[in-house]
Amino acid sequence: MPGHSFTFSHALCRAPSNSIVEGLRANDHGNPNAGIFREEHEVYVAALREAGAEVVVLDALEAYPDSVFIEDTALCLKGVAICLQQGAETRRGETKALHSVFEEKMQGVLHLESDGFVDGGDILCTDDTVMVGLSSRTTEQGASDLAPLVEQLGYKLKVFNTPEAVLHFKTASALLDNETIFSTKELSASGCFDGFNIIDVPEGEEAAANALRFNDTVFLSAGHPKSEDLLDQRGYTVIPIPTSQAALVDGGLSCMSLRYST
Ligand code: CIR
Repeated sequence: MPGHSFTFSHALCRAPSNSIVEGLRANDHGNPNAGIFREEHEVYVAALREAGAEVVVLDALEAYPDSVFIEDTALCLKGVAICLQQGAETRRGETKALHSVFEEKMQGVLHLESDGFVDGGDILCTDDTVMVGLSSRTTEQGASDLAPLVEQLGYKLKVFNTPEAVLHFKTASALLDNETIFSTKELSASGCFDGFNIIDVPEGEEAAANALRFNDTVFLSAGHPKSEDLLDQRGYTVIPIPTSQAALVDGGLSCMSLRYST
């Protein structure tokens, strides 16, 4: 089934907690407002539903401020959840809190067992390849221990580097279709996307790179008009989604869902 890396029947989301004010961030530009975060999250969930997915929104987890960024907990491939080991110490219980949900909803559950770490935000999947970006959250050991799990599901795993000041590989890139990647110039300059059509994120709009191709739609963080025009001209159906509060804690669009098909 070509295109299954951006075609989804389901998504799992987690409501933002009030403790999001304590969310991790590289630079402090003020705390997010939990009420506004919830409103923006509702817009996001509604947009995923509009794009054709059944979306389950799990209750907020106050003990884990960053748990709204559910993408980092697992990698879903072919209806199977691979539970990851998150790089940030304060986030390590988030995956465990999802085990029973995965057991109930997915066709299979695998567990990365490693002395290293992998965050879902560092993984970009095409139809046959799992690209892993090493970062402050994802280690070589974690990536190499993940390889046999994805190979078992018929994928190759390739390892790349994430630029130093960038949190996750997908903070700076997004798959737009089987041949096309939207990437910051800084990331694509490493050659990691050689062989793809690369659409450069317009200068000054680097935060738009964490876009999300979801069925026929490309979701883009609102407030990036050059990116919106560019992707529109390239024939994509673009929907801007407000992410002002997620951005304060280094989050974007892909981070807030785990997407899969059954
Ligand atoms: C963190 O630093 O872990 C969160 N504040 C943001 C996580 C964003 N997740 C993602 O890019 N996949």
